[in-house]
Amino acid sequence: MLKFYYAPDTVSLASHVALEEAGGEYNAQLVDFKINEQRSPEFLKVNPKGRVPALVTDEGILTETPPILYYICRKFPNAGLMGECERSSFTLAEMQSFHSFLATSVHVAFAHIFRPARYGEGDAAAAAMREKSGPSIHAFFDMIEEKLADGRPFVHGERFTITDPYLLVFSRWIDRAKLGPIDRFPFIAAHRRRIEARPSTQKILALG
Ligand SMILES: N[C@@H](CCC(=O)N[C@@H](CS)C(=O)NCC(=O)O)C(=O)O
Repeated sequence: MLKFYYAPDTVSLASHVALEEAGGEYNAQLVDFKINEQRSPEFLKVNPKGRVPALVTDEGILTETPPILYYICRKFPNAGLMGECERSSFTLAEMQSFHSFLATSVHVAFAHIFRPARYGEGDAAAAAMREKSGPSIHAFFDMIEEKLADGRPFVHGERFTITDPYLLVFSRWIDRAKLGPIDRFPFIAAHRRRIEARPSTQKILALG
């Protein structure tokens, strides 16, 4: 059976919701950041990077959100979590493009605010990073807002896909980073409410 390592309020939310939506069996294992469990020798054997998410499969261990999401889609094809994105090489690449943007631009900009010590020493460096990253995040959100502005309910159109809980991670982090309120991006705010209301998301958020 799949074993999924997660921590509340982290990017693992995306894969966790996708696993619930997939409807397959998996074991969820909390990695307790309060006691720095992500740095424990046991967890470092699972993911030497000391990060969540990590997904243990029969074939090996997967880390990094975009490939974990893709694996969940392919493992549970009946759940239809690719939506229409597999209909052509282009639409598949478009999905990958959006995931890369979230992983390498949006997530990294938030990391400069939440984990400044990764990138520089001291309060002055942290303040300088926040000053730069805040406007970058707002600019990224403006781009996402434009994509949703045709009123589509989900990132890739009319159907829910793995991308939706991935975007949810960051639309929730806006509050945590004190860069909100989210309502300054009305289409993203509506998307967030829509994805938060799904039973799968409710179940995972209730874990803490
Ligand atoms: N590139 C990875 C990033 C994973 C990541 O940074 N996870 C954070 C939580 S959002 C983490 O586990 N941090 C633990 C730490 O920095 O000690 C992905 O997209 O899955």
